[in-house]
Amino acid sequence: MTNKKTITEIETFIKTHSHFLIVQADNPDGDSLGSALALEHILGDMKKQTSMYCGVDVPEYLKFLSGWDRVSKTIPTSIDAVIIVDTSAQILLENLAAAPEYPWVASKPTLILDHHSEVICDIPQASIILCDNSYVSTGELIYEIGKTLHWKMSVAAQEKIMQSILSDTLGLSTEATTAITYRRMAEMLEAGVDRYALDESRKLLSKMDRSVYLFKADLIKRTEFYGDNKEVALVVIPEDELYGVGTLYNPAPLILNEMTMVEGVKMAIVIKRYKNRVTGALRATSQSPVANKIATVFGGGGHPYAAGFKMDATPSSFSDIKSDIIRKTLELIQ
Ligand SMILES: [Mn+2]
Repeated sequence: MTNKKTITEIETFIKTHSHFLIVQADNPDGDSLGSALALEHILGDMKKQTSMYCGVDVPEYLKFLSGWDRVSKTIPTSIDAVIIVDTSAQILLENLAAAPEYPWVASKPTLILDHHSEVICDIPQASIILCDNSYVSTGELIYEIGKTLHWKMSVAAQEKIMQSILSDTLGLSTEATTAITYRRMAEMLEAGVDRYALDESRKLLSKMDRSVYLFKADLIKRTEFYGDNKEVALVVIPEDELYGVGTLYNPAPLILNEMTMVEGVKMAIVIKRYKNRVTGALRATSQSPVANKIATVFGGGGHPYAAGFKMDATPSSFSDIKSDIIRKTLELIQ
């Protein structure tokens, strides 16, 4: 961490205030939203109150980040400090500056956390500025502050931090991504963040062909539910579909996350049925992260939340295999 004095100031700033308004600029992105949500988690774990503000609506493509709907254009009357994330430019806070409450907001102690240090901070009310472009994202900066100050950073908080890094580095592909970022990513993975699930949920929101969209509707209609409380959701995709619309978009990620969104569902399974082979893709919810255990039974493997398997299957054995998969899944998710 570059500046010890600033870190100490931040520590005091957090300790001495109780309700923080976390502000994103008028051009929210994966980093600003990820940073805001990470702070919400971290400060919440400290029993601090937080409110998230953005002067514009959260864009559609960011709505895979759970918690986005807590970002509001309303400024609560009880805040006693402000944290502005991912910008140092007043011009990007136009909507906040136009709000009738702005003079009151600006009178509160304000911390700026940013990584655009090529921009000189011109936010007049800034009381503490930590802006350092050696961090690929503001979320990464928050991660380092958290480590330095021994903040509790839950898996949920780290998931948001990881997303902030993935967003600003376009999936760790930018030049600014150094070994240090990879190391931090590795630490977050070790802490339990599921990058694969994160990526998949993001991809789900990317554009798709109309035929894929209609195919998805069809898959939803064909979803079968099993178990006393319909804990298992299952879709079978026959081979011919895989060579048709299935070539435009992998049907498993197209549908798996949707399936886990159904209330009560603990495990989502997509079975692709080929002539002499069956593949299974599994996606678990937090109530039952045993996807890998199920996949292992059928000769596959993977992660607790996402796993897969592949096995030989003749057309006549398919219904038995399917029954086995359902039975074993119901057994293991208990
Ligand atoms: Mn950023």
